[in-house]
Amino acid sequence: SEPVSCTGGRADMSLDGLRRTFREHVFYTQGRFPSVATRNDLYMAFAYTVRDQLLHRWIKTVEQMAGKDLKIVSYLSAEFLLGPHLENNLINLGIYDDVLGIAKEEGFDIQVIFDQEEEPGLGNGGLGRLAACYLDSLASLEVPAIGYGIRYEFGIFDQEIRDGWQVERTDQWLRLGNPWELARPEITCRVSFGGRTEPYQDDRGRYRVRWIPHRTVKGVAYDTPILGYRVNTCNLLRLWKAEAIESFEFEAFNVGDYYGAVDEKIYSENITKVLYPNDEPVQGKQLRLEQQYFFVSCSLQDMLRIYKLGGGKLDRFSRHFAIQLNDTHPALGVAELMRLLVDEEGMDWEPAWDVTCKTFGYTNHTLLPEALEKWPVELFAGLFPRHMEIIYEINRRFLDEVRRRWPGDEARVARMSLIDESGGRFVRMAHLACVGSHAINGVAELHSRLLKEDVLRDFHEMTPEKFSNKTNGVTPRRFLVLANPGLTRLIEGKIGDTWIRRPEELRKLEPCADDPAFREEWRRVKLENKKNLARVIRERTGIEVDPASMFDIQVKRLHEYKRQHLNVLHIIALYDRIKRNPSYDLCPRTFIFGGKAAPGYFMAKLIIKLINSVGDTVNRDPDVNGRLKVVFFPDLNVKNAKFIYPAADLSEQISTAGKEASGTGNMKFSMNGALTIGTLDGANVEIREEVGAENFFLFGLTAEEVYSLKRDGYRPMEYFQANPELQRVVERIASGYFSNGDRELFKPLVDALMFHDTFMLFADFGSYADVQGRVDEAYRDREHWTRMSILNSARMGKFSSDRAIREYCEDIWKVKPVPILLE
Ligand code: NBX
Repeated sequence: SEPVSCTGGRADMSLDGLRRTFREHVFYTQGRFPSVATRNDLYMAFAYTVRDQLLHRWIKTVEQMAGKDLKIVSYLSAEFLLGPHLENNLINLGIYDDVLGIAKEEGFDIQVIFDQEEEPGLGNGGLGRLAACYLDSLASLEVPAIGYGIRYEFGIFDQEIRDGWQVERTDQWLRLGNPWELARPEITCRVSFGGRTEPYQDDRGRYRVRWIPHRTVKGVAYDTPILGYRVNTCNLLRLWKAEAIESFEFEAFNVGDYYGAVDEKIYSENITKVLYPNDEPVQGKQLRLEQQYFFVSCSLQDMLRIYKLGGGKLDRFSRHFAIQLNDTHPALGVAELMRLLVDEEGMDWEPAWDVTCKTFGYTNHTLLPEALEKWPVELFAGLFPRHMEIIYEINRRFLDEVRRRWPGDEARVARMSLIDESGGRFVRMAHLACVGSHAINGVAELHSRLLKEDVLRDFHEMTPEKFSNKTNGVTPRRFLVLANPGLTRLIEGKIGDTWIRRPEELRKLEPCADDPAFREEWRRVKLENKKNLARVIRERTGIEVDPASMFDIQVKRLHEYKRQHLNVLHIIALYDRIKRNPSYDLCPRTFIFGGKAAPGYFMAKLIIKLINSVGDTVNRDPDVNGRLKVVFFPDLNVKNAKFIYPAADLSEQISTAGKEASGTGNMKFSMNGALTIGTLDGANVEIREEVGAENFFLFGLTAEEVYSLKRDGYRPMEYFQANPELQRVVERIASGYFSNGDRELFKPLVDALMFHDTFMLFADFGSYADVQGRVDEAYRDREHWTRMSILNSARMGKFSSDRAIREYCEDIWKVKPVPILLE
């Protein structure tokens, strides 16, 4: 067919064109004349104006890909933590300043418009945000890709702090409409649950199995365009919403049962109602397993549909689709693709298995054994009787292979089985993902090594060629250009803007570290960013912080392994020094925390309370005299984070070594010129290598030391007894000093630290406090500190998600860019 011609009109990106389109949307889309348009009307009209540009590129992308012999990346993730779209799209389109100009002319403040956008909080933390960065990079590198996931009606909860405690409020992100998505009511899939299976012979006399399910729901596609940076590639994020199948169809089943039909509707729609707010698997929750299968089945059916449109033969599927499993949440896809190919498409087992293994890749994101997903066989088989059979068959063939390789080694067979029978029976999702994928990767060098040596050791021994490392990255567009316009301008003034696509070029800044005038400018930008954050902190918490003090920041999900409470112990130590010696010489510091705790994670919530309680005491104590401030920044999300990373002097990356798979916040801070105090964990190791050991504050045990200490028996009391300062710190908490004399409140926390702490805070406390002392000294030499800060930014190129995605494309997906032309 003829290429679509759609120049002029809404495709017109001139200033006049944009202004006209905006006015049209106020009028025809929002149905308002300008003088009564609300803030939301204006936001919506801007969003639609920008979306028109995206759709134009999207259609060009689809049009130019059609009929080509290309390969599409399909990124399967239960979470996509995108953050606000409007500003990001303006940057990628290159019309940020134009739109600022239009807003000014029309007489309103664009920041207020930006602020109107509700972010889609469809993720918990690092894993969901990584998926969003990878979509940005895929499009920016002009790689054809589809992100597949779930359109949760309620994303991650909004966090409020009341009386120092976290309170959760539901996230109603769709309340005022979502201008970025297109509902595709004609793109639907049927997804079934429960029931039983039945053998039969097909017309060629072959043994087959059919699944007679108990219930079926409908998945409806909602599409969000994902535009790359200054390219025309506009990819797709396709999220599935669950609905009941058409009412006339179950009229046949439920004659006269109106209420039954309504119940069914409510039940079906439940599947995509809410994101599970845990950053660890919730054991045994049926609805969570239903969510996983629902989106995986819809996505695989959709890929097969798209593939068949192009007339491809099924045994060549893996040449045209590369599917990446973002952790084990979509690992059921291995069994589902087998079911679709064998049961629905009539393929034989062996060729279907070959296609499956060549198609899937699996990324692991955790080393915590308790975080490895497993499902009770009873629950699993009840929901997916056919998949259970398929998994048994995969397992039978796989374990035969293990026995051939290691005859008589039944212990190994039990360790590697897809079914855990060491007490109850469970389906091990990581094993399913490993067996069904041709590529397995960790997310930082250390993590990938530990996977091979420990968590997935047997799998590595059997198929070492499947394993590789893909160190995480973050998009410099959102986390530098968008978040830190001041620094971006300063850098552009020196080295131009090509680094935005090729952040390795930030190295050109290195000589500027020796230029006093540049350092002065660098500090000016940081100070502006700190003033900006100070204003937001005042608005949200009422706390006044001094932008001249050192901003020492730890923002991330609350988790004991991330050790926010180690940071608190250090704060209390400083406070204790001030109380003992009122003239104690401390470089003024503002400690800023932020992050959500899983609603059912008692210890994490107690740590939030502790931070706030210590803050209340310290911030009000006149003896402190401006030397210490402690702030808990409520409701950390992508939108709020933009104020935080650019304002940091010091980034806290203090997890117990061997526990944090990679971390990505560490990258966002350092790119923005913060220095890191951190352990040799996750990507910290590589960050330190890149920026130079002299520009990084290292402390604590290594992963190896943590393991051997655990093996030999960790005895926190020994560290406690050897360190009088630590004793005073713990005594202040235990005595109720921060809790109006209540000795019970923080007892669970104190007891954990003293008697059975798997995260070894006391073992690292001494070296942490020492290195914090060196940080204090270093910050006094502002010229030197600035030098280190500049070198951090200049040397962070490696941690762009573009680099990470290039590696995935070359090593795992074998896909190439497809440049898109606009005319
Ligand atoms: O994935 C995180 C890791 O903890 C980080 O070290 C890493 O940088 C990041 C990206 O690779 N994992 C994570 O965020 N997990 C989850 O959010 C999660 C959510 C649901 C669930 C299990 C884990 N069931």
